[in-house]
Amino acid sequence: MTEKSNVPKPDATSTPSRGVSRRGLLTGTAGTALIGGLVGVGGLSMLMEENRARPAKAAARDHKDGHVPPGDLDDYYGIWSSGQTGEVRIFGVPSMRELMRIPVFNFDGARGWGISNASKRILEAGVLAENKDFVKRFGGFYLNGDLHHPHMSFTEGTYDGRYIFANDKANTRVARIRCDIMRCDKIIQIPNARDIHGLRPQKYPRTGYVFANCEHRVPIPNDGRDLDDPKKYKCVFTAIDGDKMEVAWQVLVDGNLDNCDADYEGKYAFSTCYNAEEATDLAGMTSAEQDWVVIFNIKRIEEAVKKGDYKMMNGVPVIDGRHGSPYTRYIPISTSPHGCNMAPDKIHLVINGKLSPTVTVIDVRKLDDLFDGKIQPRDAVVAEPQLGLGPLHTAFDGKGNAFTTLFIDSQVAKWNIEKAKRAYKGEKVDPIIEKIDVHYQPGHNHTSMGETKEADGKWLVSLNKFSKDRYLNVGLLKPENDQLIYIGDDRMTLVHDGPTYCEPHDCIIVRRDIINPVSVFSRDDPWFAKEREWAKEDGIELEYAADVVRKGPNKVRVYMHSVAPNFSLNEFRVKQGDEVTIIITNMDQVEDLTHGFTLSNHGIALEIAPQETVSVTFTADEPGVHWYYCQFFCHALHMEMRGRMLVEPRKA
Ligand code: K7E
Ligand code: CUA
Repeated sequence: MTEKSNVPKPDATSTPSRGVSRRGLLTGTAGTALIGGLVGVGGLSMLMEENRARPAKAAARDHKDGHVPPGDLDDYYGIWSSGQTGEVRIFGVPSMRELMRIPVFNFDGARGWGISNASKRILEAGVLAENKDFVKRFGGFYLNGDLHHPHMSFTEGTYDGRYIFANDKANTRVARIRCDIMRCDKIIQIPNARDIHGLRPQKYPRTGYVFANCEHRVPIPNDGRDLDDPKKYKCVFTAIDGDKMEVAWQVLVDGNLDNCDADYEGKYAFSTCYNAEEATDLAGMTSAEQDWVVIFNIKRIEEAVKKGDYKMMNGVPVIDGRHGSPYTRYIPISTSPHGCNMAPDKIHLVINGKLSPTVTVIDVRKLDDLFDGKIQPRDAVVAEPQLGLGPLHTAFDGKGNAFTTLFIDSQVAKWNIEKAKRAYKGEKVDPIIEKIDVHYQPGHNHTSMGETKEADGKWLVSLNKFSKDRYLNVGLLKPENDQLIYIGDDRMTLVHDGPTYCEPHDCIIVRRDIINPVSVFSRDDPWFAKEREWAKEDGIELEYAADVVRKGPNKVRVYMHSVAPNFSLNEFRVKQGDEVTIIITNMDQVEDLTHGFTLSNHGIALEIAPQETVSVTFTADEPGVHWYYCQFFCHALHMEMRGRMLVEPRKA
């Protein structure tokens, strides 16, 4: 049964076509005809158009001092993690302006992330069956995350602008963000692993695999067995198929895995590996002199999967890659190494010492011989320069130089890879070129395009864990301090301090021509495939809908669309106790004309992008009048963009 609303459907011809300006829209719709006579409204919209028309001058400037004047665009997208906040943030580099946040492993009331059906489907899919009951008490999904490592998909050794992948250490998940719409579209929880930390995409031939490290060892299956027998705990390296977002295979390892990276030939992946002792306390984990970097032989592992040399565990082929396995090699490194960074020269892999003042440089061309037993593991090491205290992560300029953060020294050391190799051979040469103070205690650092073959050596960001006295005192918790350093000439120059909210671990800096997001949804986007299915089933045309469809004694679907400043239904009626699904399509077709749908006292708020269909499902428990309104400022009559949900009491 379909109840018709008293709001006339807008005439299809009055809907502006794609590419129409905001001013055209404001004066072209039925809604605005009403306000056309209001003094000031036309003026406002005209002003908006004039502001827009000012040309960006980015191309003409080099922004070497980090200053991007008002109205000018940045040269790079900075993709920032947010640690325990659980989201991904987008910065402009070099301005360091925060441009946007993408909710992923968190709840976001502005975006309706965790409220809309689409976001809930994604978040709920990111829970393994064995944990579903457990997370029910949070509403069916985890409410927190710990997002350390956001990295873009690659094609042939450089960023391809398709996806950003990121880990959640807190709940053992991996997420994917579609770069065209800048939204998270998939989350998976990884079986047989605990606490995914290091994450890197395959660089060549393409991503392909997303490699993800299990950090904390647990029994597999973790069902109560071996509680007191940590020697039997296990750790796996996971390869995820980035196209399907499914686990392809896992490799059992000794120790526990920290950070990872991949080569430029598609042959090897690498992980730093600490706790060779397999202990469960700090003293035990650092007692031995030595840990490893583990080398994974991708071709051999794929063959093992083909020929069946694995155990099926929780639906995933698990290959035994512990010491003595043909699929891995363990190269000894001084105890507790941390960062793992492949250089853009496609040859050198840098392992950061953390507890040792050194970094270890491995020549990946020697790894074939290592796997064939022609050389010993340490024979692959070609340099081991001593840089300072607490080396954590290394970035590259594409000109043979490397930049390593020194956590304890609060410095970044710039050093030359060739010189380090000569020094390793015994020549009297100092590989260190320069050290710069950073404020304070840097963790990750990153250079512009630095983890790709297109590293351009312009910018370095040092993500410092402490800001101490660098900003106004804001109380107990201080911001972190992300510092921008120009590296395009002989000297490193600090140009900007940027406070950040807890706790960006890592970032990537991507040339702006590589990322090309849309401003308006395509009407056939899979993002709202489910809603399209419902509409088809109910015989509703989403784009012009203003319908209440009763699906049963306790189930109602409410369809509406929006054109600024109107919802197509300014009231709808349901019965107390109904399960109500509201499906709204934003029919505005100009960029930046986002509407919202907030239903008061129901905990419901949705973002509705231009041409998007959004839905939300809830139970109408409370009889009475409940206003809904648009919470994104969309029009001079935005405050009037609202309507009423009338909930009839159900008679006992
Ligand atoms: Cu990449 Cu902080 Cu998780 Cu190093 S980690 S700092
Ligand atoms: Cu639509 Cu405000």
